[in-house]
Amino acid sequence: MENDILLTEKKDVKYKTVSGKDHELLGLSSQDCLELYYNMIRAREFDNGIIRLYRQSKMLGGAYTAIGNEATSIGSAFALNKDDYLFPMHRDIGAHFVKGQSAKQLMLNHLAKKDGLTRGRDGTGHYYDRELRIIGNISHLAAMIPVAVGVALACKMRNEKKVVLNYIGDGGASVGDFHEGINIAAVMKLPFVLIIENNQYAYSTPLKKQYACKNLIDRAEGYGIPGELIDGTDVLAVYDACKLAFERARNGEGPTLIESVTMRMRGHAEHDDASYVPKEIFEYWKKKDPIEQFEKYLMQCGILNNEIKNDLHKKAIDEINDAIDFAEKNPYPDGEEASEGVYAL
Ligand SMILES: Cc1ncc(C[n+]2csc(CCOP(=O)(O)OP(=O)(O)O)c2C)c(N)n1
Ligand SMILES: [Mg+2]
Repeated sequence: MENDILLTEKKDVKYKTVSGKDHELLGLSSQDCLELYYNMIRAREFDNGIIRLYRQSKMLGGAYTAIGNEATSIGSAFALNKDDYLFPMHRDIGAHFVKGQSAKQLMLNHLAKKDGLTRGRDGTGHYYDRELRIIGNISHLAAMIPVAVGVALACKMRNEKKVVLNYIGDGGASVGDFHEGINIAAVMKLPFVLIIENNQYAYSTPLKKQYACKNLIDRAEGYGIPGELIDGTDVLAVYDACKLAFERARNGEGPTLIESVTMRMRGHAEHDDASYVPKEIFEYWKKKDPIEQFEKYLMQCGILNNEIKNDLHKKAIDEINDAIDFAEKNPYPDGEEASEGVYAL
């Protein structure tokens, strides 16, 4: 299936979506679909909570949201096995949920509280959850790509048949680490899958000022690996592309580069009003809202009805409100702890 795509000032670009397949063809049950849907709405509610907390001056770190990216983060993580590795970026809260992290744990960290995974040293997603095999990003864009590739090399050397899933933004894909990481993964045929979350902007920079090639996925050919350009607002398309890529990786066929096309529906973070984004771009992508699209599909299939939908939304809102209450009651770390875990000569 071919669709027009409104890439900012790259309007001639077309993409092929591997969906058009329904959930049964992808091996997903009705229950799987409801799980995908619930994770999408709880990720959206989490973001609504973050926006509220930012407006109340309760966020000490940046208030990054992932509105518009839910199908990409959730569809991809859903295709992982439990013991695969996840290297998320700052718009992948949905993948954290799918991997099994609780809203309470996430909120503790985002509010920089004492019992968060960084013990209050960070207010975003820069942390490691050993048990769930989530290795969070550091601030430097693309710096985790070579680390993720290293983990993929370890998996291959141990013959573990595990996959490493990593994401990067359209902006981060211009950093040197991106090229070095992909190249070595390709040469060594490592079980590594990199999703470029092409959400039209890197901060205020539109795509035409970021790269001169037509699609970012064109780079895959240069590294001799398969590339997929997909509609990142279609959760089933994302799941399908990832499932195939993970299968290839597990079979020793090496890495895949996936370009998942979405829109960042808010500013870079909540301090940014995104006034540099033309209104019609938001209007176009609003019609492609990943949650509404999937909801429509599930209603058509008879998997969702208004009653189930309202129950799930209430459940998600309650879950996030409980997480916020819980995290707000948790203290900040004591000042004396600040130097713990800091290495010095
Ligand atoms: C190497 C590096 N350069 C610049 C920054 C500052 N910075 C943080 S996020 C960001 C924009 C990232 O855009 P993109 O990769 O497209 O991801 P998005 O935020 O759109 O999801 C920039 C410039 C950084 N963290 N690291
Ligand atoms: Mg971007």
